[in-house]
Amino acid sequence: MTDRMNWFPGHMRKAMNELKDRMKLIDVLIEVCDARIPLSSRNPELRRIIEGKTRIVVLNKSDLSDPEQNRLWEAYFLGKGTPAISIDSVHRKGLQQIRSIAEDKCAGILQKARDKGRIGRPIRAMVVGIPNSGKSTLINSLCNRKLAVTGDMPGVTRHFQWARTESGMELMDMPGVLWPNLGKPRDRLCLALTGAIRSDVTDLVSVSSLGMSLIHSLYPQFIENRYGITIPPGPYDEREYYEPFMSAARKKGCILSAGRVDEERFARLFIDDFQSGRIGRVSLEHAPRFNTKEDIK
Ligand SMILES: Nc1nc2c(ncn2[C@@H]2O[C@H](COP(=O)(O)OP(=O)(O)O)[C@@H](O)[C@H]2O)c(=O)[nH]1
Ligand SMILES: [Mg+2]
Repeated sequence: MTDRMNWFPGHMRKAMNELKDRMKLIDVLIEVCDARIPLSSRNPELRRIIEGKTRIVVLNKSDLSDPEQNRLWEAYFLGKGTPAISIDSVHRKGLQQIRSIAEDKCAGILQKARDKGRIGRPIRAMVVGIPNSGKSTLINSLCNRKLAVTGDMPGVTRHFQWARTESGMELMDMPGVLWPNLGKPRDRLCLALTGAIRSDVTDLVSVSSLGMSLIHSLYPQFIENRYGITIPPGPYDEREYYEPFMSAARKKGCILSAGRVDEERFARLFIDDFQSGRIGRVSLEHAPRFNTKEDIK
């Protein structure tokens, strides 16, 4: 048995097999990722099972991410042959484009159906993505209704039905849940900051102080502006960034009775500030810039 098989747990394999079976029933896969972390919010195993299936990447929560990065990421995915659209599922922005790209990409399938006399055959799609990427919100917005609560755990099986979107597509009424790319520590940090994976209490302080450091390195003014502190020029490593974290906590009044900083309270506050967009529109992963076509692989 290879190392890879050892870490690939049974329930994930089961979920993948299930997804593979259902893939046969659909024309297009709508892969929801978090626009703030387009790489680590995607599933590394997905490519193996989609086998030439048309895929649309949606960069959801693009209202929270850097608008310039949204454009660069769209170009990045397009350069790799996958259409990508920045959307905001809560405010229903960009949703019509999903339909028009799906129509464009499925033109051949629809023509074949017409040739066989099946006029008006709807496009069938399935929404997949890691937890908290916004699948349920997207499906609800596309269908203009509240769906029954679906299992968010990989491997949850239940009968599905087709749900009609307002524009006449058919969605598999069960979002496929993928698990995130937990590759490097930085990926895990991004996933914890955006809420895709839960951080336990002991982790909170390091997630938020490292998160502050990362945001500060990408958007130098954002942390200073939000917390009214001055941060001397870096670079910072994990330990050194603790000071700005403590200053911001003090500024926010996160103090215990003995005058000690309430690190945990501030950590929660910071993560909430970030997740609600109060720090600013932040893309934690920036798109690689291509110079020539040869760079795009
Ligand atoms: N700001 C913003 N929040 C979103 C968007 N889409 C989903 N959310 C929020 O993200 C959280 C997770 O969404 P949900 O649909 O339950 O994700 P799921 O686990 O993939 O089904 C919820 O609090 C949603 O309100 C979006 O486009 N913008
Ligand atoms: Mg859901």
